[in-house]
Amino acid sequence: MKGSMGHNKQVLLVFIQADSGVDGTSLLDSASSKHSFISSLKDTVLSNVIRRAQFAIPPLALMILSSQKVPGVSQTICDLRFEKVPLDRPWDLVGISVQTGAVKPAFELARALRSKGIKVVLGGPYVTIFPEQCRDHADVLVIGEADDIWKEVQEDLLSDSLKAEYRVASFPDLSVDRFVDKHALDIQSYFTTNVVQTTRGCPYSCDFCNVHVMNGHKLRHRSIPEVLREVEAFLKQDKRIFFFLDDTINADESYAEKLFTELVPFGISWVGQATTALGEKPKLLNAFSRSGCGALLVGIESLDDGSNHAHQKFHNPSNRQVECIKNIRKAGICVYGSFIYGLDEDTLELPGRIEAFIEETGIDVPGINLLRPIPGTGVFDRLANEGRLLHSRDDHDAFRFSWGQEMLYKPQRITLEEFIPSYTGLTKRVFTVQNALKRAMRSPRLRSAVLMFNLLYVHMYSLSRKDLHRQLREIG
Ligand code: B12
Ligand code: SF4
Repeated sequence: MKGSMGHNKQVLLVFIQADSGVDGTSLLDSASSKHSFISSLKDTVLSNVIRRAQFAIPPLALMILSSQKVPGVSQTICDLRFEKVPLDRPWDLVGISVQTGAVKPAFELARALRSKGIKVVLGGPYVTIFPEQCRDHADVLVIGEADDIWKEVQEDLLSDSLKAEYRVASFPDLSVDRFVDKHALDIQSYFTTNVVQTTRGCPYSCDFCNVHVMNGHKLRHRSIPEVLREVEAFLKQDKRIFFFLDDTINADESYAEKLFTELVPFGISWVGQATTALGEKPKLLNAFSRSGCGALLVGIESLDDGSNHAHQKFHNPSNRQVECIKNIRKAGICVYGSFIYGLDEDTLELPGRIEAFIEETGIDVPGINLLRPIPGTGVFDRLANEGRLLHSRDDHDAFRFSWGQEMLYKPQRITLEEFIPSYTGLTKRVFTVQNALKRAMRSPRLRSAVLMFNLLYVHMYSLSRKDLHRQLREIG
């Protein structure tokens, strides 16, 4: 944690560690699982390794807020993945970013702070989508993308006139220059601090996703000169890899081609998220490759078009996937292929197809997810209306983040008793040490990172299997 004292008002911005998932996976219910001492120790050590090494990138939202400066207010970021809330300092306001899968720890922290008389402001995706559920847990709510309104909150803090609610009237115009800096971050805590977002919003409408609900369907762009300036400034402080956090970095192909062509002289290496359609655009692929793209996460979801269509995902037809992924890899870019098993038209024959697909395409890091119905998404409401959720639709805590560790709904075409063994069998076959070595050997670049991810997944999916088998016993 870092920040400067000596201002009139001290603000702390907190990022919550999720109980499980990439923040440092652990069993969901370790108390009731029979576990040897050695295996518990191994899980604890690996959890810490994962938390530190794998995804330890800083929360961009809090970097953006702390870069909106008002004279007289000092802002500090506290990342609960690495540190505890510093209660020894006199905070005038604590801001907590509330994610829809980690509502419970966020509210618990708010309660503890408020009981000490510290004012709490809540913001973030959950607050934006469910403000009413948050009202009793905060002194101040910020609803929407807070890039601009955060200054108003700080000014009101200075004049002791904080309001109970700040609601962003329309999505911020991203083409306006807003300099993001790292002064409130402890740079050494992270794997890299070079996180950049070039666009916001998503033109697609996948029903399991809340990005288009939070950020709208219209893609908003930052200006290319501003992104270049940011990259240049970030490089001065940190020479490590860049993460472009855009949900679909190739969503606007001409913008992306121009941006990454202009980034070639910077000599960075970077990773991001894209659709497989990139494999059909040789010029764009070339610009990505020349600008230092080392790996891309692509959302494959089901290999069954019927399933993807049932969930409003139309932009990656299965007959083009193999060729596209091969082309991306041929351009020297590793592919992290993200699947979801358990979508509405999926049947028990899908796992065999997923395995064959991973082999045929040579995917470097596979991620095989369970569908997690997120409150506030189309699929959540539909499953609730169809009586397929395993928890009450109002119990948002129950729909917490995890790493494929629990079923939260009943699949349409497969019973839970059949589905769970089918999923755990799939992950057991896909995530082995032998496969990890094989994938690292054949990857086009970043071999040690590919090996590390695959090995970590051997561990993470083994925890997923333990939790799911426990759930299966409980169902039975
Ligand atoms: C980068 C990223 C990560 C990174 C960094 C984590 C992080 N949250 O910063 C890593 C790889 C670690 C990660 C991990 C996970 N992620 Co993630 N991630 C993203 C991604 C691509 C970008 C997040 C981001 O920086 N957005 C840009 C910022 C500027 O937007 P923002 O966070 O909404 O912030 C704005 C407002 O919400 C508001 N605001 C936010 N916080 C606050 C706080 C205050 C006080 C105020 C006033 C305002 C405010 O103002 C900000 C500026 O406008 C999003 C997709 C997305 N487009 O958001 C998924 C996303 C957030 N992740 C998701 C998931 C599922 C996960 C994991 C659970 C994965 C797993 N199984 O382990 C973990 C959970 C980790 C955690 N503790 O949150 C889901 C969340 C779904 C949900 N709501 O439940 C998303 C939406 C992707 C998706 N489509 O499914 N993730
Ligand atoms: S899953 Fe990706 S493509 Fe689909 S709506 Fe969400 S951000 Fe857009």
